[in-house]
Amino acid sequence: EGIGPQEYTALKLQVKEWAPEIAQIVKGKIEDDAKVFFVPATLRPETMYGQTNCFVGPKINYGLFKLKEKEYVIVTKRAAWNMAFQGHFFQDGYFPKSQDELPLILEAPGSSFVGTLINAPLSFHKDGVYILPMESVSASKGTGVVTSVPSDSPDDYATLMDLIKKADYYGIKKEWAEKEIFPLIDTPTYGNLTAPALIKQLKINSPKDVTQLAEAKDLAYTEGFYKGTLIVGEFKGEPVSVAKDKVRQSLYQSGDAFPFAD
Ligand code: A2H
Repeated sequence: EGIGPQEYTALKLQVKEWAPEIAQIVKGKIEDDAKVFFVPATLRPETMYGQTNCFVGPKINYGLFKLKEKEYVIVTKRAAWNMAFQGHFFQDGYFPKSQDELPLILEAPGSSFVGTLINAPLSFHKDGVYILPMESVSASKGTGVVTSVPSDSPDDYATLMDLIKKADYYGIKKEWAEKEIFPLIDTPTYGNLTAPALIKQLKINSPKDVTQLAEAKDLAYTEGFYKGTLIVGEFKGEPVSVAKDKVRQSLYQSGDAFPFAD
């Protein structure tokens, strides 16, 4: 992509129903009619039609921050501080001058949010998708929240298959991870389900196969960006290299996303 720092697309995934444990913690701390958003940062906005869930690091600490009247976001403190510099917490002439001045309502580990139902903009899963755990989420990148597109992200696909295989071990309901995976992008080399094809071809068995996953990630990204054609949505039929920015702009315009620099 372009030169200079990556422009992430920060997507707003609104909470529809809290998992029981976290519901108790949130209760009384925010207005009953407040909107709360998980905010994943993505480099592939054109794939948002295929979101099947959203990942958090189970051991990472997240904050619920007040963005504006009756609107809150869940990200790492590090990401909230970046957001502050990008103007998101500027209200009534007030700007947080240190991390301690961020409008933090509560903190909780990622594990406590697992099972929360959220609305993912553009996703074909209109009834909502679930927050699920991913061990490999980095606390020091993006927002610490990663939306999951298993059709086109080898990391997401490998993690999701592992969650389904070992649902009890991970303490999740299998159904939370078993959403249908739709083809979004057609490519000459891997067909229209690039990530599953690469997982098979490189014989990746688990999210712990980090070397092969890194290779799969590079291959998927390059093939998708330079040779892929979007086969769904408003910009169906357009090359990914063109559609990417159109989908991004459309998400900004609808208010479902905002630009985010790391
Ligand atoms: B991408 P870069 Cl379909 N920890 O979005 C781990 N991974 C993170 C992260 C974090 N804290 N924050 C963002 N990411 C992921 C979609 C996608 C992504 C697809 C295919 C590839 C892909 C759906 N997941 O990324 O290291 C996010 O996943 C592979 C390049 O900053 C984000 O885009 O270059 C990407 O990694 C950012 O990675």
